[in-house]
Amino acid sequence: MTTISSHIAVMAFPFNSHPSALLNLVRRLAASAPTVMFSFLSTAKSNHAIFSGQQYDNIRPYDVSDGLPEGYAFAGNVHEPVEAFMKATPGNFKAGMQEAEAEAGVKVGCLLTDAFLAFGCEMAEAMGVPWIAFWTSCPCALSVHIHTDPIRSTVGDIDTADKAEQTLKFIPGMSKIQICDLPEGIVDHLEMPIAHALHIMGLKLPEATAVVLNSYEEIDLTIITDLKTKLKKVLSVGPSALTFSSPSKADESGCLPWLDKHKAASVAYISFGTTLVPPPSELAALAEAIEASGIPYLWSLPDYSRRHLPQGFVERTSTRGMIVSWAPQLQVLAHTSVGILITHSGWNSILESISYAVPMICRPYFADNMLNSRMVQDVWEIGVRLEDGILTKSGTLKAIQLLLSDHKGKELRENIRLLQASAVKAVGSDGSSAKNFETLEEIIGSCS
Ligand code: U2F
Repeated sequence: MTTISSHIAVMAFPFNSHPSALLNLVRRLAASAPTVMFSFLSTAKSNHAIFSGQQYDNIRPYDVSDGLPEGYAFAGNVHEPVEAFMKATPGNFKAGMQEAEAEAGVKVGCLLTDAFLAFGCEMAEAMGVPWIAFWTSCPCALSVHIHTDPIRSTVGDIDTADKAEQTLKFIPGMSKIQICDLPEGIVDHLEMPIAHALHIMGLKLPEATAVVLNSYEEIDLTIITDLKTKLKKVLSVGPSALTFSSPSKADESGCLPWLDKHKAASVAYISFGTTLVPPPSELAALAEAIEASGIPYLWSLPDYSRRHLPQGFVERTSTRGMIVSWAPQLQVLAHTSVGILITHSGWNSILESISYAVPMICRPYFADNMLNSRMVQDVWEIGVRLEDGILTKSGTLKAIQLLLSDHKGKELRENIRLLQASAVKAVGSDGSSAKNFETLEEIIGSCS
């Protein structure tokens, strides 16, 4: 890169799929704006994982402190690293930004942060530059955070035995969402460290120059229309799976040739995202259901969890099953053999499944998972939640049979094909996502 026309500081929330989703957006922007330098600030661990040897002319990774004490050993408390990291902000990012400015020789003219990093608002204001926030989850989860205060006061006033099943009908587009679907930290678990940060985020996002989403408008028109009245600019620019090919890790385990051997839409692909592993009893129940169903399966499961599978399961199903520690998920879902996704309902997985028209069985665990799976089952009708709420042998078997069935299964498959078609249209020329991306390019282009 010869001349740098402007310099954008990108700040990642270094957990789960957040940094890779942000890097996907930045790669797309960097390709369309070759003279703009993007300094990508995240922790060393996260940068190592997502850049993994990839080099870009105008994206430079910078490591910032994770806030953990020297020699810290993870002992199972997932909140600890998040809390330590949040405490280290914004100082760690300020230091990283100074380093990036010194190296580029150009001052930062815009902040592009994960929306979770709401300090971006004040930081950008102090620097006199725009703040662009990237929301990695679905529009309905964004809506919940924007409406946290009205939700808290309305829900606080409800005094009935069936409170958990009451819906959020007082928020546009959310009439099917129940109180029990809300992420922790909205009306309960307020003590969680991230709860306070997300409340602040909901209050700060209206000040952002733009809020960018990996979604597309037509999937949630009412919610997006409402968000547009509360935020300065809402730019849905996805689904990323259809807009820009990400450098997927190689198919080291041979998932794709294995899928080639199976009939169309016959395989269940099982994945619970980047960090979550279901409890041992649920892993065992899921394996039992898969075995009883007779369905071919491809399972992305960390090595250390395999000991929880029932004895002999792997051997008994070896002719129709494959277990890998990581699958090239985009290519897997795009493969014609895959007919079902069994998921924790992380937003990226859901949107990828929509992008390739694979109906879902949802076992939500935490955060936005319950909201996402409610949308899948009751709004878009492109999958089901497990009837027992958790993975049991009978409930999972029933869900698999339903998805494969000629009646309900066919209906779900038809619905998801329609959604897929609207997603393809959104990213096509003149589509809503394509136009929103152009607006984002203009904002980026005007930063100097
Ligand atoms: C958090 O979700 P996760 O990162 O755990 O899960 P997803 O949003 O579904 O994203 C998983 C990504 O990892 C990829 C897959 C998705 O892009 O294609 N992947 C893969 O390539 N191979 C594998 O074997 C397994 C996964 C959080 F937990 C959720 O609640 C949020 O909705 C989400 C987004 O904010 O982040």
